[in-house]
Amino acid sequence: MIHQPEDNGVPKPIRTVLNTNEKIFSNIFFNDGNLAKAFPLSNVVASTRVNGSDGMSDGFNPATWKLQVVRKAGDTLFITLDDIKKLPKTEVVFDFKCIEGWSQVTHWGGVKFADFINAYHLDTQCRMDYVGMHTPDNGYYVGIDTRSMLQPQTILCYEMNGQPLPMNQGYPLRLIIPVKYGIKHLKRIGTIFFSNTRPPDFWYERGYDYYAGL
Ligand SMILES: Nc1nc2c(c(=O)[nH]1)N[C@H]1C(S)=C(S)[C@@H](COP(=O)(O)O)O[C@H]1N2
Ligand SMILES: [Mo]
Repeated sequence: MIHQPEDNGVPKPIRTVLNTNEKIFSNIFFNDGNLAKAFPLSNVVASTRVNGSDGMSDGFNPATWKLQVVRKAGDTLFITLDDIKKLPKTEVVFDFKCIEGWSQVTHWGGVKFADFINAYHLDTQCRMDYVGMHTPDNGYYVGIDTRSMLQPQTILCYEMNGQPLPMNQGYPLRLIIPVKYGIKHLKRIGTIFFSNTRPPDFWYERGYDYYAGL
């Protein structure tokens, strides 16, 4: 066997690091590994449970709601539900798991977060390590690693069972992120922002795991 200490003139240990960097980078944008198990529609429960209403205070006016996306300090996009619905729709059927111990197969529709990022040219922002989200009243909030946000089953969701999202399940827009426990699936998204440090997280502050992966 021929011993090859070099690869294209690059000493092997350095080449290994370069290859690793490239792999990490491409995984961020073309991350199709680590999928949550998909289910057929026939497995979907008849009645989707409603759990948790923090941050969903009375007085919310869906008619004037717009999704706020903070590109950087002082630079916020305001996006209507109609505009979000113009983007390609993705449906996911998966086993929704709550840390309280229940789970159920449920059916959701919306735009892939990765597609949304491409449509609104937010790829620079997605080089940051975390995505933060909070409700319009800031009463519920999550921080999620960007890699999981770009996973192809993660959607900004506006439909449940092929119908508009019910109010108590997050109308007009919620997060569905099948690789995480229910605590991360924020209902009624007000604002999305990007950060290299961990955004505040409601249940992390109450003792749960920040990553909350399955
Ligand atoms: N705004 C908001 N989103 C939330 C919660 C909440 O209390 N407020 N609870 C979370 C928890 S613990 C779970 S299990 C899921 C439940 O979603 P569902 O009500 O559609 O079943 O929503 C998550 N998103
Ligand atoms: Mo939950």
